[in-house]
Amino acid sequence: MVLNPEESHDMTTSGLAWLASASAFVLLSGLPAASAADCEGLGPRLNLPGVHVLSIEHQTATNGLPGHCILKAEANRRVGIDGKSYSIGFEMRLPDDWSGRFLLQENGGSEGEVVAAIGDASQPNAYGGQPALARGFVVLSSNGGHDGADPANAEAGLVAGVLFGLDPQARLDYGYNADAVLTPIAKSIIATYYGRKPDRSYLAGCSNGGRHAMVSAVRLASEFDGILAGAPGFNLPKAAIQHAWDIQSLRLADPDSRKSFAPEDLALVAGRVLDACDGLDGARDGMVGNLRACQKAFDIRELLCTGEKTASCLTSGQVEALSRMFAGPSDGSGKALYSDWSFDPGIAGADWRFWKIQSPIPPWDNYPLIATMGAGALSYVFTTPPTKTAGTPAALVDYLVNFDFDRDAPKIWTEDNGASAMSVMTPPDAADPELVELQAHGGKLIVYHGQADGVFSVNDTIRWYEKLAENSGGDASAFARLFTVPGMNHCSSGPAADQFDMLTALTEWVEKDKAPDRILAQVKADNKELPADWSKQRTRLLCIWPKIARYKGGDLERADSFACEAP
Ligand SMILES: [Ca+2]
Repeated sequence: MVLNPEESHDMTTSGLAWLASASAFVLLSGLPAASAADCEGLGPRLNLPGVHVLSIEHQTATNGLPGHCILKAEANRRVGIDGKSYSIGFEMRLPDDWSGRFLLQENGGSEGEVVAAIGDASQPNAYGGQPALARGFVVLSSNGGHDGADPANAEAGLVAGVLFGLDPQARLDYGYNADAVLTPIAKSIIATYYGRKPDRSYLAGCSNGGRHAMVSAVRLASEFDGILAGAPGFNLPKAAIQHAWDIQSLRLADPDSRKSFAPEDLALVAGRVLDACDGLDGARDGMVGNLRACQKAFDIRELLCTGEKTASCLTSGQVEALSRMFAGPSDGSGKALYSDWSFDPGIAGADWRFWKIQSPIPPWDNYPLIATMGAGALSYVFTTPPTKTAGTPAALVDYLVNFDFDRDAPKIWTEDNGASAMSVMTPPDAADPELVELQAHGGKLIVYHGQADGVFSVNDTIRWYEKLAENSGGDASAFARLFTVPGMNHCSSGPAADQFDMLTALTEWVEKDKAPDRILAQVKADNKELPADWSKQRTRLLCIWPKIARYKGGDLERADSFACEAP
């Protein structure tokens, strides 16, 4: 059943609102506290079939984190079809003073290691400086079902972290099954430790973690009350096809894609985007609030050199490269394989360059991260059958350069025993979302995405949200809200107000029925990419798509000089 917006609004503001606030009051108070002795005595009390506990130890309060119990364990130990040992490794951190909340922390990239369960792993900018553990959440973090740092794989070089793609169960675990296995285990451990199950359960992550959030909003909707999806790679295999498309496009500008654009060339593009678009939101402040209008106002072809290449124009190869990249990949018949992209001044951000063109950080050896990390995942994890590639940067670039969009791209849809990378890695209804179970459960979903994300297209997320709204009687904001972040690159950084407290916004929505109409964002004072004429304390409003932050007059550096309005 899909609620129409009128009904859901009424339910939200009357019956459900009362229920939510009443139950929040009753359940989130009078919580049991735990001690170091409770922690050390936990092991014998646990009864978890299929789970091997590795260690349980108490950590006293330190570094802004409260005293807590750390449990490390593995679930589903097994041997894969590749002969390697696998398990869903995880750690849980259980604070002495518990708030009654549980957070499943979703991690980034290809996973493969148990990142500390602090509660801000892939999105520290989205927690207002206070990670979930410091707020009294129990937090769980996992390796996604495989170990990416297997020393036996050292000869594989840059593909060591994606060799798990050779094992179908490991793909499934990474896709969604590790979350499905661990969620009831976590709730059971919480019940044993504190004497009751969590009152509210949350799930949050950015990038691949945002993908997990979007997948879980469908597959595990009844397990979670609030879900936070940052820069969601919810069409991850499709987005990896973009990597091949980008490399091949950049080679139109220079046969060595790393030399396709100098930083100054991308700054030139950013400057022209600002010339065309900055004022469309009422403020010439170096930020493009009206993203959609901007795509009509800006034309990359206007930067084409009429003669020799100079600092104020682009070569025809550069113009063609960017035009092609921003149109997104397509096959020989013209069918779109992923998404188009939006121009935003954040294209000059170091993170955009890092992913698309050139990474200065070893072991990526000056190749773009998409060519090394992305190509490995595309070949081993997203194509069926897996495509074996050598683990050197040059071999991975070759794989992308020779990627055939008619022959190779369909392999993300190829099934093996009924499962394809797309069916395993993406939400089952990604192209036509309804979030029926999430709504029925009363769950809330907050999605945010940088307008200048170079890894996942903000347009893809906007298209998803608009389809969700269409399927929800024209407005999905009763249960799902999308906030785009001007200038922000992948998850954070760029010339942007990229610091915000999404976790508070989510808990207030879930527990107090205070739906976030706007979210306050602030620049990071030590962000070296901030233009010199911006205040280091600049604040901005993030608005629910499709609203934009429009300047109403007053101090240009302050959020309260803006209001969220229709574009
Ligand atoms: Ca502006």
